[in-house]
Amino acid sequence: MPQQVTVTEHILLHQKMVPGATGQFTRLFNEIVLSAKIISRAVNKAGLVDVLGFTGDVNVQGEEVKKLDEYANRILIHRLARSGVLCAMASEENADIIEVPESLPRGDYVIIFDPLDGSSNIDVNVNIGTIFPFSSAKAIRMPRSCPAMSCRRAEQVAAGYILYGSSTMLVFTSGDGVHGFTMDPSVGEFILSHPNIRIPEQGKIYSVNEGYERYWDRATKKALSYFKSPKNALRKPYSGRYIGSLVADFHRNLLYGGIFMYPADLRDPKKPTGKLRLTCECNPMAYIVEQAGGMATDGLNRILDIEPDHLHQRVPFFCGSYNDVEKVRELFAAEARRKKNK
Ligand code: FDP
Repeated sequence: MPQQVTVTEHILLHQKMVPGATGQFTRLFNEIVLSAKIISRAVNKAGLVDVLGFTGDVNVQGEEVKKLDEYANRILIHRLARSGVLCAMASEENADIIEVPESLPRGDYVIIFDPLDGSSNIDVNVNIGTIFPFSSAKAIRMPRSCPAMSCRRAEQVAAGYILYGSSTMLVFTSGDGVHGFTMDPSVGEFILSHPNIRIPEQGKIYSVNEGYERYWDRATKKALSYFKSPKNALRKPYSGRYIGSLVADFHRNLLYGGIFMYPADLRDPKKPTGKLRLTCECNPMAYIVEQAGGMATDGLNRILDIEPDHLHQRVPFFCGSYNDVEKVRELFAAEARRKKNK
């Protein structure tokens, strides 16, 4: 019988190797795993039970809240608050920090999550995901007023996502490589299926909502034309693939090689710096992609070096295979020089 390592076994083995480990990380991770199973069950039954459509509310981002979004948010808040290891948490769906009730024990960790990313895909049965970075507040002065500040790479101790796709997968890193686990529904466990994922250095796919090209800056337009040109490093045009669900697009590119782009655009004056949120979307994906050998930038800066100035800050996001993201950085640097010399 093949050796099957569950995610819990994997985490416990990791805990043994960390001197002075208290078990808090393991506890928090177990709550994430349980939440993932509960959300996955609801996602799999969507269409049969009353979880499709809108709640009628509008979230902090000004977006209409989907019922499944709200369900996933409630599950995560409920489970994580009871983990006994958090001093603060924040969700993409909530304007402010979510306090752990006084009646519950607290610990050293901070978690920020996006309960259901890609929610515009929910009602049409297309892949969606949950994203979570977490940080240890022990190593830092705990900025209770803004846990976003504590989710910079320097303190980020783990990041991962759950992809609700043709199967449910959990992919995460705690700083020693990226590992993927696939849910075996017959035993209700995530089993190690993709140990030590490495993103190909040279990609062959670009993922971007090309419909908005007319609103992009010059460097982003140049990047797109590079990826479509037969004179690029691949010596042929890249394939365009865009699901419109960050977790799914990211996951495909992580395994096959490629670049995901959500650039700044001038479509909506309220979101001139792009759509994706630094703390709950870009930071965790940047941490994962770097651990897998890739890169993530806003064009000029490494994503993990950007200091968040508020919880729901948005940034331009270019993330994926090293050579592809490096090319984007070169194009942005050349454009910055051109503007300076004008
Ligand atoms: P969604 O609005 O459906 O929740 O940040 C959220 C996100 O999806 C990402 O998952 C996805 O990559 C992006 O927005 C899609 O945005 P566009 O529809 O503007 O392409």
